[in-house]
Amino acid sequence: MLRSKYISEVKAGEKVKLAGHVYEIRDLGKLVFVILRDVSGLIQLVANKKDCGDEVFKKVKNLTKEDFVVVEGEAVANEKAPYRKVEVLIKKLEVIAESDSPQPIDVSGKIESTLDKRLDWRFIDMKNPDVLAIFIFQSKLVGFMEEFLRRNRFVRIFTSRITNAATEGGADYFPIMYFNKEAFLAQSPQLYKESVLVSGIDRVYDVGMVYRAEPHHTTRHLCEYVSFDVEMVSESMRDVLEIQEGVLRYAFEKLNKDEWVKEMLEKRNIQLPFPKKIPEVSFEEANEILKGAGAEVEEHDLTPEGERKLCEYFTKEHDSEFVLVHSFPFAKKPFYLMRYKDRPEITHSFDLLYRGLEITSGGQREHRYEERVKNIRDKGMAVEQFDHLRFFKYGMPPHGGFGLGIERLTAQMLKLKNVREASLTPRDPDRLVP
Ligand code: AMO
Repeated sequence: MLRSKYISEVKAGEKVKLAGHVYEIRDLGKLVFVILRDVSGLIQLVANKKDCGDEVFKKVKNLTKEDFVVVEGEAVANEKAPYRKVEVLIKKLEVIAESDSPQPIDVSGKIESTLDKRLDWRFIDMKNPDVLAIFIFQSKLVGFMEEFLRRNRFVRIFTSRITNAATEGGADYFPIMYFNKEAFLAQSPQLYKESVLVSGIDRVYDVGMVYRAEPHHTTRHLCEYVSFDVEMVSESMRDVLEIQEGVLRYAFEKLNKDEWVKEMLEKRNIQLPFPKKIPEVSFEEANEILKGAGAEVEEHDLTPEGERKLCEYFTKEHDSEFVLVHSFPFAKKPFYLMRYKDRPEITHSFDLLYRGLEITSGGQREHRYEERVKNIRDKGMAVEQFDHLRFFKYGMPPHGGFGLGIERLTAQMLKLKNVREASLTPRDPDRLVP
């Protein structure tokens, strides 16, 4: 093994073997201080010519920032050590992989680079522990969300990202050549996660990349994002809302109890409260609130400004950073949603807003074959392009679900200014690398 333990586990009084990158070097002549970094944290190493011998001392003096090294030594207590009051006296050191110098961007956080430049150098940027922490947090977040679902009998499915039809309607799909045929990159697993329910499996989820040809440069749109999708047999939308709130509540509670997360949030001065119950308003009620707050409203959808203002209102008036808006007009929602019996212009749909941004969409679906076909026709789309319809003829139970954008949720939780910061390799109209 390269290491005997991770940096965060080192205790004074023990011999350790650590592996990591050289974060900083301070050469005082006869004494050299090195800050070593691994995925778990930072620690000070000390090389003293007397203790480590000429050969090792020379190696330490010749180190370059970001060399990958393996160090053996003794951990000792020192009140003045910059990290956790422990430092390691170097006895042995091996440079395993040298680093070029200088680094393309500063990763110590001292010299700021633009987000664009940082993203050009994404994996170097992640040498900055604060950047790396976003992705460790994201992994924990998704893990807890999955944990809740599995405990509630949900089965993970893996659906194709190459399809013959634009799932979500609209124009923001990427056509691709599939041998000699035109195909599309999936905008969501929507039609698969629904169709599979005809089999008898009654609760599924799917986590994976989806594709949106969003030509706009905004701080909340990606052309490829991780969609966390849930679909279930449901009597009404209420069943879906219960699961959605359950998933989020569970993840928030677990994260708030996690020692690593607690420390990270404290450093960023962020709290993650979860309301006792997420407040709900209809789209019409939301517009009334917005008009009252002097915001412009659109007839069929919320605007980005509307989403922000609505969240401000519910944070202030109801002490909730979440608000659920339901019953959107059919005009702006996809064909697969069920419409109100007595008001067919309205759908059994919802968007969940958090800290000023939509993080999920969902609803009760139209599971009845004839009605679903009608919805497609009413949208002016060709029924023939929807292969999935044939599955709806063989005992499709009533069902509903939701889709959640993982980068958006991460960005809102950590108060990141741009959703790209929460994407490992963001794709936008101008970015295809790394
Ligand atoms: P929708 O298109 O609203 O619904 O997407 C669901 C959620 O995915 C996220 N999202 C995005 N994140 C980053 N960049 C984008 N371009 C982007 N587009 C969407 C948002 C959004 O709330 N099939 C339905 C879901 C369902 O009904 O189950 C759907 O895809 O967080």
